[in-house]
Amino acid sequence: MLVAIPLSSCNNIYAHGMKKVLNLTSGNFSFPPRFLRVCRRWYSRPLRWQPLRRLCDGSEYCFVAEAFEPALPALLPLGHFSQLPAIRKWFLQDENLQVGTHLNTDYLSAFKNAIVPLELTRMASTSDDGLNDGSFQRGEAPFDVFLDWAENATEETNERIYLAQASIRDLPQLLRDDLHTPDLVLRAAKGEIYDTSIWLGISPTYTPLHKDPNPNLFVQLAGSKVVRLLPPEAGQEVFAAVQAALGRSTSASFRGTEMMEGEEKAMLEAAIWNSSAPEHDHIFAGQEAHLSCGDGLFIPRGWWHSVRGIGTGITGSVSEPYKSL
Ligand SMILES: O=C(O)CCC(=O)C(=O)O
Repeated sequence: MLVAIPLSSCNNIYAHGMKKVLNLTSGNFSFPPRFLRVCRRWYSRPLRWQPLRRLCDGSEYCFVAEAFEPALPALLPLGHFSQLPAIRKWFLQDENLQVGTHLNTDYLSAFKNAIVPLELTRMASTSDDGLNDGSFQRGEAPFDVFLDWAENATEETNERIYLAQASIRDLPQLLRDDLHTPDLVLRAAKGEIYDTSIWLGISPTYTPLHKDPNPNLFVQLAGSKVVRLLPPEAGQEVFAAVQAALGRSTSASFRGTEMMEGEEKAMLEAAIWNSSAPEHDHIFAGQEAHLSCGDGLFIPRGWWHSVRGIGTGITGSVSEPYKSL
């Protein structure tokens, strides 16, 4: 269910704190026997995660020949995109490494009235098996709501806001200029970039297993993320097993609400993040990529991925989906 937050209630968020707006139902549930059977199968012969390869250089030739044309995931050389203006204009690195990066609110508050999509998650009690059973709402609100929350939130804050998949088409031109599309992408995509999105949150952030309709160049602007990737058939099998265990046949639409809460969220999370196996005892080999500020990751069309924001402080990314060959 999509929840549009009326603008009038955004003042509520401000005035009365997130609790009032996030008056979500408790997400308590018990795991069905089918889930436990599937988990047992996964846990006995689980997935194996290998470090994703890094391209030897960031030239267009290397990117196109080794990643884009063969449609294989790859990391760009470390810090390849560190000159993006958004990195130095939107974020401030705290000298105290415990605090991590924070938002440059002096700069960003000039755009406080821009309307952005926000995901609101209440982290419920952690159940015995370590899976979170929180609840989730999605809506739109002025950027100010996010800035205000981010100023006070820490990784322990129970109510989380993720500014997720915000189309830069809807952002003020000055912010869009800070994110100018890297030449590498423009040339490889022959100028055909679809809807560039930004992601801002305080770690931990989480995006469940899904696939995108287009190839994607994912660039980390601040903080750190871990991305786990599965090739098309393997990801489909994991996703289908979760759907079967739930008695559902939902499509793997990007960030469908059902995958963000309850059993589906918990099962997708368990399948991808609670599994690792020795070399000789795995059903699928996945790839794992660690990204820090300025790093870039190519995710080919059809490759499944799940993303976690890690560490402390703000995590920010931009994804540039473009036309396949
Ligand atoms: O950073 C995230 O949380 C998710 C990004 C993602 O899944 C994507 O760009 O396709």
